[in-house]
Amino acid sequence: MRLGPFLRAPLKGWRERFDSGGREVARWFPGHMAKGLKEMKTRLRQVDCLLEVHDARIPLSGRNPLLLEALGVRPHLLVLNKMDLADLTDQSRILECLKKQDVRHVLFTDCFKDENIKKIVPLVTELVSNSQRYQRAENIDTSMMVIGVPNVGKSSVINALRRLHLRKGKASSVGAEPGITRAVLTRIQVCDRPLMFLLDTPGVLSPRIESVEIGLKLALCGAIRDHLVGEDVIADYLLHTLNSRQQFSYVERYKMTSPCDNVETVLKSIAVFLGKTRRVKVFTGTGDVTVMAPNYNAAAVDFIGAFRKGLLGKVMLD
Ligand SMILES: Nc1nc2c(ncn2[C@@H]2O[C@H](COP(=O)(O)OP(=O)(O)OP(=O)(O)O)[C@@H](O)[C@H]2O)c(=O)[nH]1
Ligand SMILES: [Mg+2]
Repeated sequence: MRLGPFLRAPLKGWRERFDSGGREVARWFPGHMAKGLKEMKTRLRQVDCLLEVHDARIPLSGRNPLLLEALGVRPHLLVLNKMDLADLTDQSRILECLKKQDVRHVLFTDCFKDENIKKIVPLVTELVSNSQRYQRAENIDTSMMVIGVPNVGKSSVINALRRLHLRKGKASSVGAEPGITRAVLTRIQVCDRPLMFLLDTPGVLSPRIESVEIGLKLALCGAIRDHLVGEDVIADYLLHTLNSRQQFSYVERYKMTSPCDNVETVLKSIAVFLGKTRRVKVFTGTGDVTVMAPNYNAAAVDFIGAFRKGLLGKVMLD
């Protein structure tokens, strides 16, 4: 729901910018990811093309520059997945900005509906045939390496390709949390004609993320483990995101009376709506009283989860 009955909501006085409160981003990026990158480099010889998967809601930010620095000598296709969750009304602006970043081959995909997945194999075939095949010219098959930050759908793209071209089931585990794929796997066949293989890889975040805001966008999209950033912080950033775009479907979903820009108030309403409250005794000067305390964390988890399922509307975070 955009605008709608809350068109006259008091937008004045709402936060124009999100105050990150001087948070330390470096803590959000675990050092073990350097190991994954090293493994990927050693497998590069077996690869003709890089298939970089990223979240379509953040097409311009949060991609890992280290990945392309280390692996970027190969032809490259950027797959912007989860297009079903992204507001793509201004696609031409996005493609224009990506062009400026020297990204020329872009596909928007949806692994649930297999949208545009069929275009990957022909595009990769074209890219590889137009490039030098490095040490691999004698090979008749094509090999791709799937790269990207955690939880963007790398393994899902592989499974969708297999489903479409080979009518085969899942070869790579998929999960709603970052860090499902742990190691660089063996080659997985994804197509018969042309013969094409794929290497799945673990998600790798950049250790030098440009800003807290980009970190928060990655967190909102599920690329960083929630507890590292804090569910309350992610929920607050989500609230700010929805309000600043006048996307007020959360009001209806949680049976609130009006939109609100204060995360504590919103989480309290959500907790009450979900029945996530508990009785706590409060000691006062005149005796004990029992009050209902909302479970803010459970409310934040539900709020974030609803957003990630697309229940609060599509967004473009860049
Ligand atoms: N809405 C939506 N969800 C998707 C899509 N593709 C994948 N997902 C979901 O995104 C989550 C992550 O998918 P994975 O394929 O495990 O992602 P990954 O990039 O391999 O993740 P890691 O291995 O942890 O780095 C899962 O819950 C998928 O079901 C899509 O096109 N749309
Ligand atoms: Mg994976």
